[in-house]
Amino acid sequence: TPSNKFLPTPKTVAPKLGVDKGPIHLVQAGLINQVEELGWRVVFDGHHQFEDISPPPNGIQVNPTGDAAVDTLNTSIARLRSPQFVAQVCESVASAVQAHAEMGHLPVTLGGDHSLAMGTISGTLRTYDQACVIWIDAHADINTIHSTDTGNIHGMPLSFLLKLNPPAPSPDSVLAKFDWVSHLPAERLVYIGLRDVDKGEKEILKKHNIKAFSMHEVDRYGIGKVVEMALDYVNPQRDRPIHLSFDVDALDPSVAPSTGTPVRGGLTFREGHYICEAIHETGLLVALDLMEVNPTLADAESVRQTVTVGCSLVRSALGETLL
Ligand code: DIR
Ligand code: MN
Ligand code: MN
Ligand code: MN
Repeated sequence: TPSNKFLPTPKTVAPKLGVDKGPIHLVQAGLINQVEELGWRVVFDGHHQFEDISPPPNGIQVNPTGDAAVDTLNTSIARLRSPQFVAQVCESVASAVQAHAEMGHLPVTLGGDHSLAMGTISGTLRTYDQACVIWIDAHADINTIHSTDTGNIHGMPLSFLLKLNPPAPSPDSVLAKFDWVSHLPAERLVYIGLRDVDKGEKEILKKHNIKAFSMHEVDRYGIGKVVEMALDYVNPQRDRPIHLSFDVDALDPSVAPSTGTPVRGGLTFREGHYICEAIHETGLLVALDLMEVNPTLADAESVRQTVTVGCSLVRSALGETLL
């Protein structure tokens, strides 16, 4: 699809510039040919380029309403970074994913920051209302507008998908720009790889009984057992379509260094690939995200390594086998 431009001020949504350049590196590394080699016919949408229309962080005036609850809510909303931009980009991504899914395609979305998963998962749910989500990440990405310390929306997509945020105080509030996000029930979400979860996020996971396999469980049980337990939880009858949302920072920084928020103690090269292979083997994968590849953050060799591993994760999820 053609470039999509909202307004003429170029500015990126991620706190660190450059995550929008990640996808094109994967394509330039030959990902499309590699996937065709596996027997897929690939329809490439091209690079979706967006430009920010938001005022800078904290640039929004909070006008006191006299209602303390509304004022607290508006203060939280004002802390969000580029919310209107993120909401519009994600809504456009949701339509693109939905359009492909409805044609029977398997949408692969290369990102970009992980807030995009609000779009990709909504696109999947509009097409497959029983879909479940397997979220591979060092982070839980489930801060609410109240619990977030950073205001970074890539730390929050699951709070929107699970509908954990309060309703918008008014229809013209920027929060209302997220009302289109589809609802993912908590019991259809499972995490693997967590190791950097904020205090507020831990409370949210507990309160909503959200299933998570952290690196602790990967160490204890091994990745084979963890994937089996994750599937048993989120897809007990093996009849639900699976959306796999893979944040490359789930991998150890020694494996995938070129990402915005690396955290040591992550998945090995093989553990990451095993997850993708095992989900492919279910025959239930309907959509795949590979997110947070950021080629501007490191030296050329780190970028090459991260892009190469990104391509091979996608191939594994799409059926590449070792034998
Ligand atoms: C942190 C970091 N929990 C936040 N999250 C990141 O900003 O909400 N998620 N890096 O990808
Ligand atoms: Mn993430
Ligand atoms: Mn992450
Ligand atoms: Mn992130």
